[in-house]
This record gives sequence, structure tokens and C-alpha cells, in this order.
Amino acid sequence: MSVTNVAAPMTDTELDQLSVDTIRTLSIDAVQQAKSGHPGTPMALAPLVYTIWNRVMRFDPEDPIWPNRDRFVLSNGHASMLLWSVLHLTGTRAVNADYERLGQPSVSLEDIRRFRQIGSKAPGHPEYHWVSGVETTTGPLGQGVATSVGMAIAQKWLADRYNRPDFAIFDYDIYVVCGDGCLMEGVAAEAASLAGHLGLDNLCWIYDNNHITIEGQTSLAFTEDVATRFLAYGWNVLRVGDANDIDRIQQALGVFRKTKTRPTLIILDSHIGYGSPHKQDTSAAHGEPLGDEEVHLTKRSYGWPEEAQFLVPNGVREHFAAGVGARGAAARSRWTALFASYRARYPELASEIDQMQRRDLPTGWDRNLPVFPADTKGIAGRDASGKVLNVLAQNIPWFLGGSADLGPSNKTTLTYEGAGSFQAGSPGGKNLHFGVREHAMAATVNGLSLSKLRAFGATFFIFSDYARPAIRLSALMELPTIFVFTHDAMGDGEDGPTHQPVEHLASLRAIPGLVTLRPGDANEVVEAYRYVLQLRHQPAVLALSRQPLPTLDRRIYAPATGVARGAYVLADPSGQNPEVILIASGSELSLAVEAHGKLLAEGIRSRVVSMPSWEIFEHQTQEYRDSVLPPGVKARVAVEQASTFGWERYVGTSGFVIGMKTFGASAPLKELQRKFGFEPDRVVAAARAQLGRA
Ligand SMILES: Cc1ncc(C[n+]2csc(CCOP(=O)(O)OP(=O)(O)O)c2C)c(N)n1
Ligand SMILES: [Mg+2]
Repeated sequence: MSVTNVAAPMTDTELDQLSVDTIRTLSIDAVQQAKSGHPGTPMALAPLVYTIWNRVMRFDPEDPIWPNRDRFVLSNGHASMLLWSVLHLTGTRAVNADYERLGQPSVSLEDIRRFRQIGSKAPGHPEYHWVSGVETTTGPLGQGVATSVGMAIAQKWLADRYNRPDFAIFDYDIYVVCGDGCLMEGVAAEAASLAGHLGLDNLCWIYDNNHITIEGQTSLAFTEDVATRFLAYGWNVLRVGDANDIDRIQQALGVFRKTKTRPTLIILDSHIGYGSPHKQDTSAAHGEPLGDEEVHLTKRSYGWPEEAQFLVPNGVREHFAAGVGARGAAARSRWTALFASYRARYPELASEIDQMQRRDLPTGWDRNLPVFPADTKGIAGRDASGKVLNVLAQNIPWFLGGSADLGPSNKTTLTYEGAGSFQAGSPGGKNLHFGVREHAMAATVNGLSLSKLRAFGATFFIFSDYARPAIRLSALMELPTIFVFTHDAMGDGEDGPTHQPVEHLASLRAIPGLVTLRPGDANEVVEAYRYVLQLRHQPAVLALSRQPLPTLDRRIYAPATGVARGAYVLADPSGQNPEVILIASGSELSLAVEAHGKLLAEGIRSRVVSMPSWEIFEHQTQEYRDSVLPPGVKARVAVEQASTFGWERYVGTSGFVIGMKTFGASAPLKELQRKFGFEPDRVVAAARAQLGRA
């Protein structure tokens, strides 16, 4: 069939092919125009993505955030032109940050012409929060597949809580496209193992088995039997031998939809750069423009007008409208009617769903939060956190989470009656057991958060390294994911330097948009959670102590509500201006308070600033920040059991930082505190030295 002859009536089969080739040629042209990008995989997978979208998925382009839509994740994010093409051809509408539907298209043809250029809604990789219709940001290989497991868990959980007989409010599926790279990544293995264990039959990964990665043939480095691996994980494994056979692809997707108690992997044999006479099946098709000559030859092989660029032939948009458009609109209107009668019958559940979708909190979400009485012996940050989590999970129906096998140590287990464990047979449980899989845990929690659940993941602070790529993505996606990291410093004592975080705070503080909080006593833990729960578009890390921290007497010291400003004046010389400022976080706060007492006794006018969060403090007014750290007071000492890196910004170049410049050591905590200088007298000496009174 010739595209130039589009005036002639076409059969559905012809329209299918025309649509597939439109995706291919838009991808080729966009990459060529941008002089950068990845044409080969869109050329190969256009039939797959076409089939998922136009024949199977329940997605209404008019409302890309309709809660019961099927999810589509492009885990091989370098093939982003697949997504930009279908979002454009389906006429998917844009949504703003307040979840309001806008009239304009999510991705216009102009955006595609400006692929990879500043401001374009067709950026290099799929970006959630930048382009409506993108379900999660992908590009770092493996993240998409891992995040999809969280989406699948979320669907199961939502169905369990909200569905009622005759009211299938949540019954959506998750379709994920991935390549060799994704399946080579460790995080995919963690996530697939977890998904198999949980029997997530709403999850379908389609593996682009093209035998090519950047360096060449996968025979260079990837020769395992993927099918057998996934069978061992407990997945249903299907094969489709020809990526151009859309009927066969549709049939495999149909098998997925009928498969119960197991996730599905469809192994799809494809030819990267399909149709390019000189580049097909080579790594040259992966990540560079085809070149003018090859573009012509390739279009010729498709029977496409060689000179045309960014061509969307007549009939293609209509074909998508008649496929996914009509099916999605019908599904959404059925659902809307269903939800209206559900609302009449179950008004409270319906209003929970409304609130959750807007990332609002239910009224009374913070009732019964504990208030801890002054206590010199005190309570560990992790213990205070455990009490808070148990209250929040009871107040907020859709608040849930878990640990990477450290629940008893992290104190994150939800122990109240009915909290339950999330398992295949109990999908309403609120305790998630991630197993020893920190990276998949963090990605999964992002997936829960993308599904509008309020979710946390926990491990030792040291192992945040194993979760870091997903933490970074939570910040990039502006998700309110919560990371609970205990054993925040050297409290681990005898476990030694492998278990003692040093550079972790500094490195997490360096992630744009991520809020880190290291509360200094139990009441600061409560206030930290109060702050974090009100975030709608920012992830947070809570760094909590293993060991008890004295609970400060708030009749003497400033109230812990100061946490909401990032840093606050905890104690001052009475009625006088301070001459030296002690700044501390976490376990070092009580140390600073002790030093403060000694300094006052010596007649030195010291101030203690509690600084649980740099990021929150940075967002306060200059006036407030100057009131906490008066520019005129240059004598400053910061104390934090972590890398000193970056503290100059608060103590200045002439200030002093008591922190870590080396790794820790294996010894009881008391000895470590002595060895590394976390003792009141050292703080006192540093303060004196700052004032030139050594
Ligand atoms: C974590 C991570 N490591 C490396 C890269 C760089 N990278 C992008 S694509 C790619 C090769 C991927 O091969 P495959 O998934 O088979 O994609 P195909 O070329 O077949 O589309 C690599 C190494 C990346 N994006 N993410
Ligand atoms: Mg490949």
C-alpha cells in the first residue's frame, strides 16, 4: 500500500500498518532533526506499542489521569519517541500540577519537531511531571520495570480496600516495555523476584529481545536464559517470535489478561532499526541518527514518501480515535457512572479515593500523634518513629510501607490490630515485606507513590546507597515518597565502619528537591513526620538514631515545632545576644545542649541551633535565617556525626566543624564518641577557640 494514495479507502489492516509506520517515521525524523536520539528501537517496537495502545489498553486520551486507567511504562526510556508518537497520535490531553485537565495536547507535532530541545514536551527520555501521559520517569535502565512492581502492588491494594461486589473500582493492569539493558540491571532481578513472590498477575513486562546493546551483540555479555530465569521467579513466560506480527502480540497480551496468580513476561524477538537496509540488527541503529541517505532508503522500504517529514497521513489519528480513543472513552464513562453509584452507596470510601487522588490528607490525619515528656534517658529516634508510623497508618487509610528485611530494627512494623501483611493472599495488608532488596524497595515505593498511595520504605541509613538511584528519581519526579533510614550514624558501634554512614547525609543533601531530616529528639521526630506528611511534591529522607536520645524539656527549650522551619533557636543565653553559635542535628543535639550549659557556666554567651533539615531552612526567608544565624556572630561550631562536607555554608570559612573526615570503626559507641571527638568538652573547647579564648 502506498501512503501517497491515502485518499483511497483503507482496510483496518492497512490502517494498522500505516499507524505503525507513522510511529516509525516520526521517530526517525525527530532523531534526524535533533541530530541525537535513539531511532532503532522505536522502529522495531512500533508494532508492539501500537498494539498495546490501540488494541488493548484502557486509556482515555481525554483524561490521562483517570484513576482506573491501565498503566504503560517504557522502561527502555531511550526509546522515548515511541511514547511521544503515541501520545501525539492519540491526542492525549495535558494535565497540570493541580491535576486539572487542560485543553492542549500533551505532545504536539511541534514538540516532536523540537525533540530533545529546551521546553519541548518531547524530551530525550520520558519525564513524569513534565509530560502528561508519562506514568514514570525512565532512562536509568531497570528503574521502570522496578517501579512497575509498585504500581502493581498499588492496584492490588486499592482493589482490596475499595472494590465491592459489583463495584470493580480498581481493576487496571500495568504494561511495561523493557530491553536487554533493563533485564541486565540488578534492580530488575530484585523486582522480578518480588513480583513473582507476590503473584502480581496484573503486571506484564514485554522484553525486547533484539540481541543488541550499545557495545554490540548481547553475546558479548548477556547469554543467560532469560525465560528460564523468569520461570524460576514464578512468572508466566510467553514468546512472540516476530515483532511485526501484531495479531500474535495481541494474542499474547490476551493470554496475560487471562493469567491468574503470576506476572507475565512476553519475550518478543525484534530487529533493532527494522527496515533500515544498512543498520538493521546493528548497534549503529541504537543511539544515533540514521543519516539522510539511510532515512530515504528506510522510508522507501516502508513504502513511505521519501521526501516527507513528520508526516501523519490522513486516517491515522482517526484510527487511534476509533481504537484507544473510543475504547478508553467508553471505559472511562462506564467507570464514571459506576463510581457515581459507588459514591451513593459508599460515600466515605469514595471521598477517600477523591482525597487520595489529590494527594490531600484526611481530616484528623495527625490526631493522637505522641507527645514525649522530658526524659534524660530518652528514646531512640527509630522507636519514636515506630510510634508515629503506627498512628499515621491508622489515621490515613492509604498510608502503608515496609522495610527491606529490617522491620524489627527500623521499628517500622505496623503492629496495631488489623494492620496485616501484604501478600498474594492478603493484598489489603499495610506491612510490605520487601526482602533484602533495597533498590527494588525504593523503586517500588516510588511506584506506590505514583499510584497516589502514601508510602514509605525503610532500611539502615548506610544501605541508602543501595537505593540511591530510585531516591534520586523520586526527587526528579517530585513524588512525596518517604524513606525511613535508621542507624543514622555511629550508633551501630560494634558493627563497625561497614555499617556506619559518613558521607550519606552530604550526598543526599546534594540531591535537588529531596528533603532530608535528622531529628534531635523524640518530639523532633514527631514534628519531622508532621512536616513530611504535608509534602505533596517532594520526597523526604528521615535519618533516625538507633540509640536513645534524651528527650529535651520543652518548658526550658524552644518547642519542637521549630522543625518545620528546618532550623531554630533551641537555647540562648538569657536576655543577652549570643557570641558563639553551636549548630547540631540528630544525636549531637543533646551534646550541643550539654556544651551550652558548660559554656554559660563559664560566662560564654552561647546559642544552640537545632538544624534537622538544611533544605527546609534554605526555604525560609532571609530575615528568619538571619534571626537564627545572625550574620554578625562569626564564632560558630557545627556538630554532626557525619561527613563535615558542606558545613562551611553555615559556620563560614572561619567556623569549626566537629564531624567525620574518615570512616568509623568497630567499637562500643562510647569509645567511638571519644575517639572521634563527639564529647561536650570538645565542643566547649571549639567554642572557646572560636572566641579566641583557648
Ligand atoms: C543504568 C543505566 N546504565 C547505562 C545506561 C546507558 N545506556 C542507555 S541504552 C543502553 C543499552 C541498552 O541496551 P538495550 O536495553 O538492549 O536497548 P536497545 O539498544 O536494544 O534498545 C545503555 C547502556 C543507562 N541509560 N542506564
Ligand atoms: Mg537490546
